Amino acid sequence: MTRLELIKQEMAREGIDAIYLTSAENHRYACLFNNPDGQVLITKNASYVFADFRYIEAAKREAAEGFEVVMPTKPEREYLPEYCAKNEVKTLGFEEDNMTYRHYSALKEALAGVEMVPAAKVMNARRITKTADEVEKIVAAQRIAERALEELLGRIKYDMTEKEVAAELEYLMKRGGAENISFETIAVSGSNSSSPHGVPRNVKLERGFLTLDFGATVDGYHSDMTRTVVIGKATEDMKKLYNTVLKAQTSVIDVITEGASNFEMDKIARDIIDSTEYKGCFGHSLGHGVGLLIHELPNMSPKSPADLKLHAGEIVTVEPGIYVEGKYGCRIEDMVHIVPGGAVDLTLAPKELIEL
Ligand SMILES: [Mn+2]
Repeated sequence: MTRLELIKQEMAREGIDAIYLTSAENHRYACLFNNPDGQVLITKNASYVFADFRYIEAAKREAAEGFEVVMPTKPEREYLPEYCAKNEVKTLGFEEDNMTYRHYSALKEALAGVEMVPAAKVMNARRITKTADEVEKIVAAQRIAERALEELLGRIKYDMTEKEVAAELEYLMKRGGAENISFETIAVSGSNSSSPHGVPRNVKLERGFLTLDFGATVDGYHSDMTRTVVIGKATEDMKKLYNTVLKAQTSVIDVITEGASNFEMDKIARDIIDSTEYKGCFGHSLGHGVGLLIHELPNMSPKSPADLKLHAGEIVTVEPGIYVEGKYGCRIEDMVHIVPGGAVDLTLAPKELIEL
């Protein structure tokens, strides 16, 4: 089945006649063409890619089979009701997580006689399970990130700033073929490493932990990884902390599999950390899904519902960390692909403590 057919199947399950996609990631997922300012309308019998003059040529070239590419000459409040009427749309799904109140109100007023139905789950249900070609792109992005890290480690000098390290890593990923970076690269050293999402500073690298959290994109698909290295020599305390994070991380990776409980996976890592002197220092979730967004479903966290399980086709991060306020912190993150009866670690970068 094509993606379009799969989306239609999900629409039928939700009982909606059509879906209107307004977020860049769902637009791209549905029609394969990337237009952050475009919209996609999928109805039972016809599907449309709406693009303005800036994108129309690329849209015609790149939109997937089954879509009619349209350059509207009227405002959305006029053309959308026409396309809905033409296709006998009575119930129109929209992305409640990706629409402003202003936009929703305007559409609701324009679409008299059409019921607008929140339908984010139609796309979420599809996107959570990755197809083979999606996995390929995520792996390609991950390989670019790993090669960049390897090269970066040979280039780090004591007099570099955190910002320089982050910029270097981003440059290496782009030079290595990345379409883009996955998110603002985190390169935080010393006392700044105690913030899980710390921002690289214009200051020279502090001795001690240097946490690097970064990723590349390929065709819109993200990779996500974290490695923590040491600038200079690691103290005994730092080694103890690092090995605790590593044990928490590998203990999950050893057992994660199709059908495992998301909550339990988080608990395995959390219990290991909380049984040590670092109790309470792992203050975020174990992991998240990765795809056209850097953070998407499913999550593995203490808040995961008890009956939620991992399914084949999902790609999740496993990223425990320990953060000692005011002192330092460390995180290790791999991406794992859940497959029938098992799981494949998509991250090949080594995890033994590296001292630079
Ligand atoms: Mn992550």
